[in-house]
Amino acid sequence: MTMTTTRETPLPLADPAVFQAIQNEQQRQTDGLELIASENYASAAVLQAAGTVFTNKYAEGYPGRRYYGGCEYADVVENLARDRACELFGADHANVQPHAGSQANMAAYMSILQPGDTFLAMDLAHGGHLTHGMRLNFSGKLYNAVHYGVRQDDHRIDFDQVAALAKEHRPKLIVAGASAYPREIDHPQFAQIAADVGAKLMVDMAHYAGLVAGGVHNNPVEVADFVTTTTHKTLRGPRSGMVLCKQELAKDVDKTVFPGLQGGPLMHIIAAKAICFHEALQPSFKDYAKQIIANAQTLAETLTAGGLTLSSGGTDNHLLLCDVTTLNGVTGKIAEAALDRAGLTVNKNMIPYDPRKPMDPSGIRLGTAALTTRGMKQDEMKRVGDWILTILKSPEDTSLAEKVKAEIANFAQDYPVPGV
Ligand code: DSN
Repeated sequence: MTMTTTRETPLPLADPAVFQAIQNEQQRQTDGLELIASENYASAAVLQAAGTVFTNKYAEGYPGRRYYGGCEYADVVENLARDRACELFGADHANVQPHAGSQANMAAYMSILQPGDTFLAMDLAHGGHLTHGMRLNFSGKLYNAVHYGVRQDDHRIDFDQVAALAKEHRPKLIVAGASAYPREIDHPQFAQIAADVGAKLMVDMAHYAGLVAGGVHNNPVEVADFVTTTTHKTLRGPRSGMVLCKQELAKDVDKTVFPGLQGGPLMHIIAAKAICFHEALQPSFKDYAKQIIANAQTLAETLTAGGLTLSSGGTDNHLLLCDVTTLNGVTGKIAEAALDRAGLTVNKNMIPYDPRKPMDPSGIRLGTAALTTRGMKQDEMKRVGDWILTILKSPEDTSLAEKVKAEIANFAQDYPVPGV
């Protein structure tokens, strides 16, 4: 029998298949331990804003200069988001319309680069991002991307190499920032190298924006021409992006985002970003940022004591890059699957100078932003580290995985997921 639905029918009845998948995902997020370094749990208020009638609204243009009628409330939320973003990071200008981090990076590139121009960024295999010039990405196809990396002995950014490549290639733009680099990045040093060769500096702080907002990492806005970010990682907002820039670049950035790259901004997500920035401006966010790092450092100590090797020997931020091949025959792919079976969600990851291939690399990447949001502290990190070690020492033992999964589901009940 086909059920008749109306525009008012609630989701469980309107589309049981999608509803069930959402329920299952909610259960997965609640019962498991989320250790993917780029993920977090948005607040109930952020989730609520993202599910409002602003999704119905077209608002091409910018506040006060729209191409559609009825934008008065869209202007309110976009102005709130822009003003709060500038206050949070001390920026001259914020464009909060990029749909994601990739679009934010594209907007910064297209504001000053022409096709074929050279830029210098971190190698994907050493912790950089796809949009930092990977050959199959728009950034690698449109531009001449030159890459720096980390030193082989200590896995720290090789600033001698950055400076030498900058002198040799004279890039128009230098990009700092990474997706899998466990150390605080020295933005002023990048700024000095950029100044020495007359390049602009862009910092992609997508991973550690929350640590900058919380005052526990140095603020790239103070030294960079452009700073791009996502808003859903350590910053804990909706899945989206943003560009911050100096005043003299504001017009170019705005023009590049709209009409250059995008049409209508996602006003429901911009409303959610405004809430995210408001939350990050609260004093409690500083405690959150500090705790993320304390948790990552405790997890690092626990895993190192258990026999894992960490890239760079530890962490200054929210993430750890672990070489799992130091445990008999385990690879990143095996580790990811084994941990997943036990309710520990991580991603396989290349480690610098990895002799293995990206689909089955030597490492896994772990992050503590999400578990910290659930209220976990150092004691809980020790337990999490012990579970990880238990599984990695017997990755094929499915009954052990089931036992650990049940223990974790029981443990996780004490740490609520916002909005659930
Ligand atoms: N894909 C994201 C990550 O996991 O780091 C970066 O955008």
